[in-house]
Amino acid sequence: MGKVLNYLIEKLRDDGALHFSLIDPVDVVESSIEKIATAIEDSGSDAIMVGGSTLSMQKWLDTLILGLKKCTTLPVILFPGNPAMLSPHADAVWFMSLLNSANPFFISEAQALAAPLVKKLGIEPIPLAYIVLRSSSSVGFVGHVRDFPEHKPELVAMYALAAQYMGFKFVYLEAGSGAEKPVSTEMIRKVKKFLEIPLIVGGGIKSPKVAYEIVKAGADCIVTGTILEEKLSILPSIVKAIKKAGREKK
Ligand code: 1GP
Repeated sequence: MGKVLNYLIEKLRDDGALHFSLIDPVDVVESSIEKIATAIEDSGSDAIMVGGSTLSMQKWLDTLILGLKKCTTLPVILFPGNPAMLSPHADAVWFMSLLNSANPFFISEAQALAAPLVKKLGIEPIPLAYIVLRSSSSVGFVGHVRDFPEHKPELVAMYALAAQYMGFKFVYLEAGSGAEKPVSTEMIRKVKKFLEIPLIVGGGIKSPKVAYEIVKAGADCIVTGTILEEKLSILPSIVKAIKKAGREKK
């Protein structure tokens, strides 16, 4: 097992739930890297994800990751929206397939294009099944997402279970960055009922109360991105709520 995957699995066993801080390279400037990295580390967050749906300059991606690593010992995991979003300075990459895309590019072709470079750069790949719940989000639009029928969480659960059977290590249920409503607790409960591998949930989570309820409903890991730009001061209380719910679940 790779080093970062091992860290995530062990930390999840110890804490009952994890928090990941997502940084979109297009939303940060060099002068803010230290402040953001220090705030993330101080909050008790468990890892930093770097990525997004749009392209950024390769050089900037490297600068950002090196800057983060100067200020924190947390693992930096790439969250690539396209095969160009790779950096040798990252500790790992979510090697992700957008399972409910209508376009094979996002399911297996982008992955094939990126695989040789991942190997060459020596970045640890962590297999991740990505399920995007709203086609109206940026990632939904870019990734040619097929919406699930409303009020049919069992269909989402089917995809999640298939991901487990296909050997993915994590399933990520995505409501979309900045979503008005996060993934519903009903949906999380339904999916988690079938799933044995860890479930990541993200999109629109902005308060400790919502984060707590999502973990209690069955999420193992929570991703927050927008609050890093809009309300960094709330991050410690969100992480605290996740850890509290995690302890109660154990
Ligand atoms: C997006 O789920 C993540 O991929 C984070 O969403 O920016 O709404 O926290 P937010």
